[in-house]
Amino acid sequence: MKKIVMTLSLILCVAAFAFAAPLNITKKTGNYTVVSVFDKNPATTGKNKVNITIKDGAKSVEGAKVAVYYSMPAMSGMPAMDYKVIAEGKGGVYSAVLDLGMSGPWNVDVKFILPGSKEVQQTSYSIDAR
Ligand SMILES: [Cu+2]
Repeated sequence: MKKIVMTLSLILCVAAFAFAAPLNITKKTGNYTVVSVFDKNPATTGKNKVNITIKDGAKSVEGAKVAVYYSMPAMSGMPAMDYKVIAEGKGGVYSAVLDLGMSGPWNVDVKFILPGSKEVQQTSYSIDAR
């Protein structure tokens, strides 16, 4: 009996820890890895901050231009929502605040231009606002 209680409380601890972990999305594009860390997990309606790093191997790229596009397609009673925010860079971390006007799935496109380049690179994912 004691063993079962121990196991149960361990499972609960692990579940609580998983829930509290930030929403962390890692995507590869070309030679780069784009990591987006949201301050809330799950994301919510209203303001959500995201810190983005662009990794070249183990190194974070500094001096890139980064913008975050986020959108929700039109649905009944709601026109399409489409926004863009510039992510401000500091020490290789690019921060932006996404103001999600509605709960449900949002498409997120992270677009970036590396220093000395003109090519726009992009990675996309979706987040679910609660
Ligand atoms: Cu909607």
